[in-house]
Amino acid sequence: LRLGENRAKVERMFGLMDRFLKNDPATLQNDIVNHVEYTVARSRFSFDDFEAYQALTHSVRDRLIERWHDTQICFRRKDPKRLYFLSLEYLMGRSLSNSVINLGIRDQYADALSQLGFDFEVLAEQEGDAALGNGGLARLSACQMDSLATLDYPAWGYGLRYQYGLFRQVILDGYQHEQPDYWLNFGNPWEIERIHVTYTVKFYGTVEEENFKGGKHKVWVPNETVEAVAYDNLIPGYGTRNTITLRLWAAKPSDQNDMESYNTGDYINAVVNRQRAETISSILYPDDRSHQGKELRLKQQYFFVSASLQDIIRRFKDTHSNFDDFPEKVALQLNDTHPSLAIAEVMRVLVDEENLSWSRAWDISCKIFTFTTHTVLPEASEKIPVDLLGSLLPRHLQIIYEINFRFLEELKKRIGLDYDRLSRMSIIEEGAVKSIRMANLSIVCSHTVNGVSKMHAELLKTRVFKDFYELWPHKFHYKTNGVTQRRWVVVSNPSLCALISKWLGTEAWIRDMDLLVGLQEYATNGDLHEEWKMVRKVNKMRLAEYIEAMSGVKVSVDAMFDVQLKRIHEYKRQFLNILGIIHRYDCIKNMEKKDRRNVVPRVCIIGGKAAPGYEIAKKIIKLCHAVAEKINNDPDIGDLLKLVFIPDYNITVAELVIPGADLSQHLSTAGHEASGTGCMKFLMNGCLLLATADGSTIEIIEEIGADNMFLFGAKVSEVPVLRKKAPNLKVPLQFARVVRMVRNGYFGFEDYFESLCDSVEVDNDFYLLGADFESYLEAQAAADKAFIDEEKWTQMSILSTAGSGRFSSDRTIDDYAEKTWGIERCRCPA
Ligand code: B1H
Repeated sequence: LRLGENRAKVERMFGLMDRFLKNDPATLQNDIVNHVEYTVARSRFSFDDFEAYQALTHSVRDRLIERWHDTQICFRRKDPKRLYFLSLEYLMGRSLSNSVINLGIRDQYADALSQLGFDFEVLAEQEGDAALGNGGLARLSACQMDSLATLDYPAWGYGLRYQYGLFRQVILDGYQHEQPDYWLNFGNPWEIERIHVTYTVKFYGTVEEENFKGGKHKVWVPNETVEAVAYDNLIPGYGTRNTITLRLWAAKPSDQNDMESYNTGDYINAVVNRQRAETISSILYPDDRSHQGKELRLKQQYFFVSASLQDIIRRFKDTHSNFDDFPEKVALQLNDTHPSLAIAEVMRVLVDEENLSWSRAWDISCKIFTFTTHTVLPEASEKIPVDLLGSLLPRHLQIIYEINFRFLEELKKRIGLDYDRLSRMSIIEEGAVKSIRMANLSIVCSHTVNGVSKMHAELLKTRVFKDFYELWPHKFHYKTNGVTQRRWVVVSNPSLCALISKWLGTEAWIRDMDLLVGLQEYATNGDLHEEWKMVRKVNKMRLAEYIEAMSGVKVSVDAMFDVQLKRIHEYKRQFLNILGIIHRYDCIKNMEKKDRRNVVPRVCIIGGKAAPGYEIAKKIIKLCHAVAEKINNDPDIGDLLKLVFIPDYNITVAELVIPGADLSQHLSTAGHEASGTGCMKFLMNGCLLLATADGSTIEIIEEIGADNMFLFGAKVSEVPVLRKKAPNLKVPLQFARVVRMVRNGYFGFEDYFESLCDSVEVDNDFYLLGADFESYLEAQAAADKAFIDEEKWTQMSILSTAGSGRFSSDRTIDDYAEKTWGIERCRCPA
């Protein structure tokens, strides 16, 4: 009888397993329609594209959840060392296409939908961007999550669930205006709210001493608490069942506050105060690379760090009781200094709450933290005023002082009483505003400090962190950034993807980008050339339609599409690009009619956001519009030159523009772009680069050769020399002329552009636009020349894609896993 009972159980189990979601068109249709009816709550006989999109998303989400459960079970069973990636920013963009492609069921969905009378692509257009980050650093986190999942690493991402993502850029009369990005307006079907995963985060208050085991023990008595609620976003790997978690925290009011106010009868104000807690996770700071020492920002940082660490420690304690095992199970990656309060928090938890001795706690901390810096300029690094930290997190300030005291004592033993050096290396900066140097704190506690390109690492060793490098050379490394080919080729450029797979005879490059070198063999193959050109042309047509829709400007697809897309910043030198365009315009105007036939037609495309308080950057945007207005309406010019500004640049816009670009510009003054990742996306898509030898482009040169790109400008080592010579530098006449045109009002608004023009005057030209101008024009002329020779151009384009293998984030992540984090793959069985 018992045997029979078991048999029934086993049968039922198998029956249940059989419930796993199928991916045939009939099942998919059934699922979608069910979600229309029961999740979206619309009649299955009448629903619009947005409702169909919602239902579709829920059906995809179900499939993600299945895999995610299996992955978590697998991780729990094998209990490998886990990586926790702490980042305040993630630029995920859209999720639908990426998810179904990584799940391997895009075509099945497309079929199922078409039988229901819907077009997958049309529904995919319904999705907004998740823009919880500013630029390169944030998109890098997103690319790295994709690689971590694809390569089966047991990893968790942690971040903040901002209610307002990066502002939307609206252009009115050529000026940037910022509008709030309330991205959760229509719900976010991708996230899973975990109301039971909440932690209390403490703020303010005092530190008291208690007697403990014959000694003194510090106790932090906070006077404000906020609840952190987890929202899980599932990240599917490609070609694997593994699906990992990006856990974002939202702030909710805590019941522990305000009892006083309730008791005193101030009910309304008590409720209003409660609500204020939510502001902690309400908005993303839109300043790329500038730190203002604002209390709310510090609150965000600690809120996110505290909740993440409580979660991580809880998971550890589920299966372990001795903190000495912590470093064998946990790697904590600090994505820049933004999460580096985690160091003080781990010390506080271990010492104050887990009662470990300081030295044991410090020993553990130094084994778990790894730090990646993304900055080149020491001025840009993060500093927190001591007063601010002391009031918000009094115990953490004490801990940081203690870390610093012990560090400086050690340092004195090593280097003696070199007070200059001691004060440079101190975690505390004395000065008008006494502050904490978050980079120093991160370096002192991390066992590995990574730069984001070879050049960046050199600068870290010789300039930015020279003192630390001399002290601890073994800590300093670099992992050149990469981007995920799943998002940046497979999702965004399906026809190029198919073409590559056809010529390589395999899709394996989607998980192993090095295979792209196989294309080199066909770089001069006429058949490939024809197909390559066709794919590129169709992408350009799609882009031309978008340009016309956005700006009303009709552009010819026979022209060279020349693109610069990135945050607007003086060091990225969009102004140089515009001055070059003015020069081109001026040349055409001054040409005899018959010579105009030799001009290579160009469509110049610029896109990017300026930080709201960054005046000069905003003037660059206005100048772009003013110049465009003049050029695009000049009947003399016609199709020879067009200039368009693409508004509201974001991930989705990038996915559309990059595949349609012939030439892309990366103009940063050498030594200023720590890495740069946009260039890698263009490269993969067969777009040629016009660039300075800066950041990761130096390594792109190594991969594809200088002949296959257009390089210009001062080298990293020349920049400081030029700056010294600056007031006596000879500026080319053409440069003076184009700046004068702007200054004298040729494009109008001369008063408004005055300070912009001042910023490139000889004795003021910090980013060396004048010094690099001639070389820039030469590179532009070389690009024109190459473009006329279609064969040559196509060959260079194929070789660009073929040489892009190294710039996959898969390579970066494998390198981090092995050399920095010490984690191993943990693959969930199929
Ligand atoms: C990069 C930032 C950054 N470097 C502060 N630093 C921020 C700093 O909100 N903040 O406070 C936000 C972002 N971002 C970029 O990182 C570098 O400029 C790029 O060169 C690099 O490619 C990218 C990824 O490593």
